[in-house]
Amino acid sequence: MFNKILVSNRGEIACRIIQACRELKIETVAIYSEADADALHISLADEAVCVGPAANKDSYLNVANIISAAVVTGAEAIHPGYGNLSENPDFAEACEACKITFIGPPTEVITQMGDKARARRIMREAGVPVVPGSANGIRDLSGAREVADQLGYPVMIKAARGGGGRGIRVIHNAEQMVQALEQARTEAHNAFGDGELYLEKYLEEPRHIEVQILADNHGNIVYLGERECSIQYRHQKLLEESPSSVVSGSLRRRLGETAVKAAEAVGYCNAGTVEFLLDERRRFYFIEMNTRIQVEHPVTEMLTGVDIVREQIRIATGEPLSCEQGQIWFNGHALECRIMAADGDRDFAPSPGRITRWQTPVGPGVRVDSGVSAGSVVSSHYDPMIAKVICWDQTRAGAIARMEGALQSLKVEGIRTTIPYHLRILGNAYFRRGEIDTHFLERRMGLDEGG
Ligand code: MV4
Repeated sequence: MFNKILVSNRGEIACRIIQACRELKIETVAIYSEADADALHISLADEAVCVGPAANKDSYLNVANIISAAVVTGAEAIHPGYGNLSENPDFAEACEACKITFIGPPTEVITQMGDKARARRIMREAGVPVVPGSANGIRDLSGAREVADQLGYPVMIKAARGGGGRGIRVIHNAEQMVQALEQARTEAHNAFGDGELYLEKYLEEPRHIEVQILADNHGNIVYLGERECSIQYRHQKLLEESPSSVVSGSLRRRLGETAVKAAEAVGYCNAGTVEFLLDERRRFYFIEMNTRIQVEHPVTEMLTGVDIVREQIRIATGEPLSCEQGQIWFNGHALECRIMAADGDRDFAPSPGRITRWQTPVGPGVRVDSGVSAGSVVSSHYDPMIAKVICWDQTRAGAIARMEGALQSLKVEGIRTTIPYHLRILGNAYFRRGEIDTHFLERRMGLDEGG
């Protein structure tokens, strides 16, 4: 087991990882930017190192300073959390080059899954069902038109280096293809430094279902059930739940076994998430694999009782998984609401500022993973998500009622948050009946999703 881990992130996920380390009696090093000098995660860690100025690119993305902080403090491992450097193969490689364990999958796996076109090829060759689409990236207009004609419109253009919906667009006919291709390629090049694109048949009414897997260094791979992530605003997940209202026991097993097969195909190790689209006829198709712990991991933890972050650390030290598939049970229902310092009534415009009141709910089945407290200053330098409320109950209706109560008891002043917006989703009749798909927000909440 490690003596000291550097947590290479900020906010609620840094607090979450520090807590897991504390339970394992592992010392922690926090990193922070000059703007985060009073941040909550620093106070929870045993040590803290300033890695740069306020701007995220100069601090939390500063590979040299972060690795130096690990070397100087004697941290044997680095946990990257999510976002930031968590799926950056160069960072993982630099850690290994400095004999620091990167708590995540091998660098090569991060590289392969980071190229979504390549990931599709690998999965298709492994017999994992993949959304029909281009076999490789699309090089030019004629290639794109040829594939689109074979697929039939509408089709979706996606950036090979994108993921999470960035650089994504729907094309309804050949005339739109010319302009859409150029825009998508420019966008992808500017956002990811790589303009490679690929095409998929556009599924009109899918649900976005992802499966959590854990793989150790001894050939053991388990699935921990699915998470329903269809409620997204401009490809930002807002609310996630498990189980999905439309996944039966047999479908859960098939999704899980397929996710395990996907993990085997790439030689996966550590925690990962395989993302699928589920169509109206309950057929499912691979779209991408995430090689990091995800924001919504607590939903799975509350359903299965498995501590995913602790498993990540144990796997990184070479220990076997602490659970076998036959011991994993999916009990009850869990929901997560992402609390953002943003105004749900003004197109989620960020709402930075000082939090003058932060009072969290209590009671059974209520969990608040927070990166802030009263007095915290929410900066516009970083992602506006400041906390997550996760609620569990025996039934979905119970979990919804508990979440409504928890959000009503989460008292926040000084900034605007998405709490009122979440309460509107939870009160929506379609949502309460479980009738959600990727168009829920625009169709049931009158939100123009744009892109
Ligand atoms: C799709 C899709 C339909 N057809 N791909 C991929 C990344 C994720 N953030 C959104 N993704 C989707 N990929 C094909 N071929 C539908 C989604 C999707 C979605 C799309 C637009 C608006 C909201 C969405 C919510 C979940 C999934």
